[in-house]
Amino acid sequence: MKTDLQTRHGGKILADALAAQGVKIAFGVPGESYLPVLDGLYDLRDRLRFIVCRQEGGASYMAEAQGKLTGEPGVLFVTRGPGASNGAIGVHTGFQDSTPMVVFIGQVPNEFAEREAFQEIDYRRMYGQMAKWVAQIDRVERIPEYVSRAFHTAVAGRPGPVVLALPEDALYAEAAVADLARHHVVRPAPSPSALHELQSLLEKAQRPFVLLGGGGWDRPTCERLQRWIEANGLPAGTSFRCQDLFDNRSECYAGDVGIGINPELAQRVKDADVLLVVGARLGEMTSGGYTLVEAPQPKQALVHVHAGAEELGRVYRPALAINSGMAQFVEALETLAFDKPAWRAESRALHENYLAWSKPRPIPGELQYGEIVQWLAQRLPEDAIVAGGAGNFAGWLHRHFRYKGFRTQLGSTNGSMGYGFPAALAAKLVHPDRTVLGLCGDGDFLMTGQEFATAVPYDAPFVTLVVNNGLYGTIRMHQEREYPGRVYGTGLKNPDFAAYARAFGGHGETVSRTAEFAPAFERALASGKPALIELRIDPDAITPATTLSAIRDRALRSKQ
Ligand SMILES: Cc1ncc(C[n+]2csc(CCOP(=O)(O)OP(=O)(O)O)c2C)c(N)n1
Ligand SMILES: [Mg+2]
Repeated sequence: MKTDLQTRHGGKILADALAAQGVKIAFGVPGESYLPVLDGLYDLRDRLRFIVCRQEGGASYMAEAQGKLTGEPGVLFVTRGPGASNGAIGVHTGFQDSTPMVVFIGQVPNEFAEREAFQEIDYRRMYGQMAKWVAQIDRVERIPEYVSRAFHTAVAGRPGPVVLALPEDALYAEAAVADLARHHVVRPAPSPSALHELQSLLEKAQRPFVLLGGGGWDRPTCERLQRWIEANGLPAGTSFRCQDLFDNRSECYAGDVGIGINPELAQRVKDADVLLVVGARLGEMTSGGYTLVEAPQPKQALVHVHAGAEELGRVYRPALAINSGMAQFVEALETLAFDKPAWRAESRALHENYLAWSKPRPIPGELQYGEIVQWLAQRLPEDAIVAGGAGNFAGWLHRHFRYKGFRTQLGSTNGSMGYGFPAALAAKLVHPDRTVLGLCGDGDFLMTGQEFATAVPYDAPFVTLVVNNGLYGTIRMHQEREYPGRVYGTGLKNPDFAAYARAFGGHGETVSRTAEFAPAFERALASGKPALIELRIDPDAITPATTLSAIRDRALRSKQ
């Protein structure tokens, strides 16, 4: 950290400010708009890796995944208008996922401002709804101040993205200014009276349910909470795409409360007398479209614990609102103990129900995708990271995989396609020692598949599965349900995916039968390269539980 007040150009001040914040990796696509930053990063190249990507969508997903994995802000650099436009997808993901991020965008020099100069956009308006704070650093000497505030803001309360625009003149200008030390992370803790109220609510509860979700967690906190839940015999579930907050093998785990929820679990959430929601916002996907937990007045006694004070009472009127960080809440919770044999018996029954529900059933065709997911859950090391994108193919992962610990799952709760591949790549770059698996659909993969050209040169060996049904399957499913037989705009003609991987210098395999998968997976892993396995699945196998033809037939019958 520089305190001897040497004169530096803005790009160097910015790069040094990032190093002072503890940043070790950043993602981006270069632009002439921020050349001084690249020059500043050049000097730090041994301790701050700038990962150069092929499209800002991929880069922004990588920065988001890094933030999600580590809890430290993921850092992204994109150029003006075009780069900012491509990069928006990962920022939206970060916003809905409560992921800390700091995004830097090139901006026209101040002397040209407001003329709609080359690639000029007002980022405050563009990003206003998907960032916690958007600002522009107009003066070189204030760069450390803005960067420090950006990092504080990204991690505070409900974490999220911050966007800083960098006018070119402020980057080329020079100043003698001191760096600021690393940001603080400040978390509220529950008050004694809130804890007392929680104790009396739970003491009276016959059918409590704990739901974990959202951001701001860490591994020790998850493990401690799990031990407390197990010690007290409460049933617990996880919110949409937050299945790794609780070991799915625990006898208290009841399943995930998200898309394609186990109907018995859905009913149980509705029937809870006390619903203890820790960290989750209870969004549309987790609340079953606001039916499992009704807005604004839930039927259950809702205890809502959230690190962002503004999230409490925002959608639901809780019986008890607790503004707390996750670790601080768990620490307080550990002072409470309950002796309720009935809770434990019911938790076990719910877990048995989850085990039965999550067993793969046969699907049409020779590739039993559910069995493959089940095999992977056993084959992968406990700390392996599984990154999934959006589409029906992810439904098998949600239902049949067993997550075993914190941040073994990376997913986009905003349901944005193209996430799995770059998120897996970021995971491998951040944790080179861990096994990483990407799971993509055929539509999903090609939204960011060009990042194969990032994975190969950065030597990131991980395996990606591309589930090929020749369809934008999710949309086809909804189309057949709403307008049966009137198929339009939902078919795909695909390339040879294995050849695509090989063209980039990766390893490629194609699998059409269940038994071919395990040897192909072992070869892919052993290749030591970024690897892709195309899984050719019967297009009729549209979800783990039903077929496209059954959906169409049912819809046709109901319209007769
Ligand atoms: C960026 C983005 N664009 C469009 C959509 C709408 N969408 C949701 S799922 C889906 C189809 C996914 O197709 P694929 O990846 O092949 O998976 P499948 O459903 O066939 O398993 C689409 C187009 C979206 N969620 N995200
Ligand atoms: Mg598909």
